[in-house]
Amino acid sequence: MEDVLRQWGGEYALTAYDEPSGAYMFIAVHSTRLGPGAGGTRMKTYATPGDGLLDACRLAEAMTLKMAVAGLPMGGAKSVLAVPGELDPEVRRNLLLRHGRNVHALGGAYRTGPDMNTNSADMDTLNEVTPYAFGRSVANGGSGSSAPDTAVGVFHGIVASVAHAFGSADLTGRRVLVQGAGAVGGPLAEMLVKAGAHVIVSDVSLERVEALYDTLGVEVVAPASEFDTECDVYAPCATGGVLDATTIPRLRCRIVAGAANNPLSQRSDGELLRAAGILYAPDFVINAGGGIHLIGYEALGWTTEQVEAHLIGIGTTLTEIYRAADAEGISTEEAAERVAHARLAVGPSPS
Ligand code: PPY
Repeated sequence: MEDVLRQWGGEYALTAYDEPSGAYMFIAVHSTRLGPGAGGTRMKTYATPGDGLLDACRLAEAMTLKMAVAGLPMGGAKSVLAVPGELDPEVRRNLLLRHGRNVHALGGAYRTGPDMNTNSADMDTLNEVTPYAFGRSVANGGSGSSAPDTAVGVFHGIVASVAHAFGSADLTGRRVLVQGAGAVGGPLAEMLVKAGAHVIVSDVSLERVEALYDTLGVEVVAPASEFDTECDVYAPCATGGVLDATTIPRLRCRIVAGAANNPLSQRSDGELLRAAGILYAPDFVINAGGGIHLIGYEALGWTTEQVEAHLIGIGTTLTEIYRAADAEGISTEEAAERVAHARLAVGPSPS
């Protein structure tokens, strides 16, 4: 944990241990330069508590870049509740309430929302003890799940990536492998099928792929062969860290563009993708749709039209980043980070 904090460069991390659940609790606030730190609450089991802290810190840093590139008036943060396994509902609820009180203690410097294994009902629970939770249920005055709009943003990003790589935005017959058929991967697969793409799905859960096979008629591949499957677009939509020096040489795609946070094991993997001739849509650009939904509706009072315009803007931003990367001979990851750092250098906009 010392190493994680020393190498991180974020503002602070709140840490706690919850005796009844056995969970380690982390709130990593990476940057409040552009506004309050924003980022979801992830509930997951890790090999060690240090791995949970590392995930929180890295995800918080990605949120800083995400908010900056999307032009949202927020900083970057993330919470991790590192649970030992499946929790009894009452124990889980009490863990969330304790987390909510910790969020509240930060006085609005951190705003949370749903993330992996947390949902709108969980945000309603947090809201019992703090107003600083985005993504509450619609019945409770929130904007509901942000996952469908995350998928819409990724869809626009895939279209822009296909247009850049192949010279045409038409998805008809394009082979797109959606890795992870969850709350984002599912609706994304549906949009791609509707646009005429040949969709291939893989997931560790047989139940989830079967549902998509039955409703959409997608092709299914085993998780073990997802890297070796020939496709135009590989769309990682589950956990991070899937792309590294071992898996990148196996890829048989032209584009990597998906919803997962931190799909690269390390930043230099962006360079490996570039060297392999693969166009990479940086995660913190293409997966900003959830943040656009939550912050747009709940903090900025946007209409549906305004949210949709910003989701379309993800495609426009990616096209600009691809052109800058080509012009300067750098990776798309590097080009996107430059956009973020330029915004961070300027600071918050006056409005
Ligand atoms: C993400 O995009 O990974 C998020 O965590 C979404 C989010 C954005 C703003 C507040 C809470 C969650």
